[in-house]
Formats: sequence, structure tokens, C-alpha cells
Amino acid sequence: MMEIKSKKLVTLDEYIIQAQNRFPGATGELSQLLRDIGLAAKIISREVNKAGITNILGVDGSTNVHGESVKRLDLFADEQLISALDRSLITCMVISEENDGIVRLNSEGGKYIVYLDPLDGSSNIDVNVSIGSIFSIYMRQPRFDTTLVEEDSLQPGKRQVAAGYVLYGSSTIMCYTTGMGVSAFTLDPSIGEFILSDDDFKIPTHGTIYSINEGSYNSWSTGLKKYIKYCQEEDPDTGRPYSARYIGSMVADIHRTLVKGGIFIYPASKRYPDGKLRLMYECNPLSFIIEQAGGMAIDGSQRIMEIKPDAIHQRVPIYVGSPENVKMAKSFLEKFEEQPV
Ligand code: P6P
Repeated sequence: MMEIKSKKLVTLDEYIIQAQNRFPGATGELSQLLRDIGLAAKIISREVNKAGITNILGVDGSTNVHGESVKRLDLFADEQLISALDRSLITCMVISEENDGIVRLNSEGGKYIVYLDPLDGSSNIDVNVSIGSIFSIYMRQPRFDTTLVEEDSLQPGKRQVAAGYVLYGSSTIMCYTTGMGVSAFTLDPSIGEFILSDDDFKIPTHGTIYSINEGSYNSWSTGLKKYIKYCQEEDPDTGRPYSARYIGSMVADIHRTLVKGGIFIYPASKRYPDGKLRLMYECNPLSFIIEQAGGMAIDGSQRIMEIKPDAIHQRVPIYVGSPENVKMAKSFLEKFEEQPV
């Protein structure tokens, strides 16, 4: 009788518990928080995958803090994530793209602060392009006055205790890091479980894909224009010309960069003088993931995760991906640094 050796499936919950058991002093609270996010992600995935059928598409008429029309699925994702975090009384406050200020949760004594982009890339919802949820987790810093204020959450990205994303694409994938490498899981909808697919994801040191919205070419810096032309030159030894890929959902563009290597860029431009992407709930968490996978993330000069935030919805430029690609881009920005007018 042939023995069929089936590979042992490890669920997200099992993996989180196993990881926690490696730290005898662990209280299990961060594990519970990650499981809360995993549960919300399964519920959001179910709605995203039937959005067209249940008529949840379309805008609900409101606009978010940035004046962007909010899609109903954005609100649904925001509600699911915040209520999941609220139930376990571990998180004291949430800052989300969909809320002007901090959202204080029932447990004002909770030790964690969570930043959320509940549904990044929502402009792609109606055209069935991949979208994602992003989370970033900080420890609340001890203060004598325990009244929670926005300043409690303004910590540099290097102080994140965990971060990750959920990509709702051809399959639903969850990637996260607690600073010990990147773990990736794929949702098996037939059993409603995230199954471990990679427990030490590494980004290629060099890639042949560059990802940027070339529509804003005319407002780029000289250094960036020269770098993109470098990517397009013929040089088989370095795999150039690179391929251009741009999905318009940061989570999808970052996940492709993590898997295949290369560079994703959202620069400053006339329309977005500080860049479009938000530091605290887009750039910091995705930079944490890419750095933990062996990559690099800068704002054009300094490491993204060194930036001391001034505001919860602050925007920054970002150059992120394989270390060789980001270093090359940085060398062009430095060589052709714009002289102040
Ligand atoms: P643009 C989606 O709206 C988003 O916030 C990111 O997910 C994405 O990378 C970026 O904006 C796309 O912006 O200006 O290229 O449409």
C-alpha cells in the first residue's frame, strides 16, 4: 500500500502560537492581536470576493479625511478591523485612513496602538483589481498622564512591534512580521483558514521590474528622470531594459516586488509635494516587511523607518524594494540632486 505523505498544513493560529511559545515571557497579547486581524481579514475577503454580487460596490457618498470618495467596502473593512481589535481589549486606540482622528477603543488600558489602511487601493474595487489591508502595531509608551492623545501614536517606524498586509487578489494572502523575518499565509476558503506558505520570505537582492506612475513624469526631479531612463536603457548584463509594472494598489505592487524583486516608487510631485502615500499606515508597515525580507526603503535620502512623524496622516515619498535597485536609484537622486532655487 503506497503511503501518501501529506505535507502538514500549519494554520495562522497554530503558527502564531508556535512563535509565541518560543518566547517564554510572552503574554500572548500580541498573538491574540494578530489572530484578531486574521479573523477580520477572512471576513473582509469574503465580502471583497462577492462585492460585485452583493452590490456593495460603489460609493456611499461620504469622503475620507483626504477628500477622496469612500467606497462602501472601505467602511466595511474599517468596521471589521476596528471591532475585531476592540473585542480582545488589548488595543487602546486605532488610527485609520477612514477616520479623521484617533479612535479610542473600549480598553483605554490596552498596551498596543494600531494603524490601519483598511482597504488600500480602493479605487480599484470596481474594476476587480487586487486591493489590500495594511496594519502597523506599536507599543503604547508609558506616560504619567494616561489620557490617550494623538502624540502617543507618533512613533518612528523602527518602533513597530509588528506589521503586515492582506492582499485580496486571485487568492487572499496575509504577510506579516514581528521583526523576526516575514511569514506568508494563503487563505483556503474551503476550510476558512490561512495556511502557512512561506515562513522566511526573502526579496531578491536585484530585480528587473520598476513600478511607478509615469503619468507624473513632468514633475519628477532630474535624478528620478535620469534613473527611470537608466532602467529603460539596453544592458543585458544587468537585465535592462527593465519591465514596467504598475497596478495602482500599493499592497499589490509591494507584494509583487517582494516576490519578484525590483523597485516601487511613489515620488514627490507637483500634485503631491510630500508624496501621496501615508507614512504611518502605508509606508512604515510595508517598509518593515520589505526590510525584514532583506530589502530597503527610503524617502529618497533617509530610511523610511527613521522618520519621526509629525502627524498621523503625514505623507512621504517612497523608494522601496530590492537593495541593489534602491541603492542605484538613490545614487541617481544624489548625483543629480536638485539645487534649491
Ligand atoms: P496613483 C491607492 O489609491 C493608493 O493609495 C496606493 O494604493 C497606490 O499605490 C497609489 O494610491 C496609486 O496612486 O496616483 O498612481 O493613482
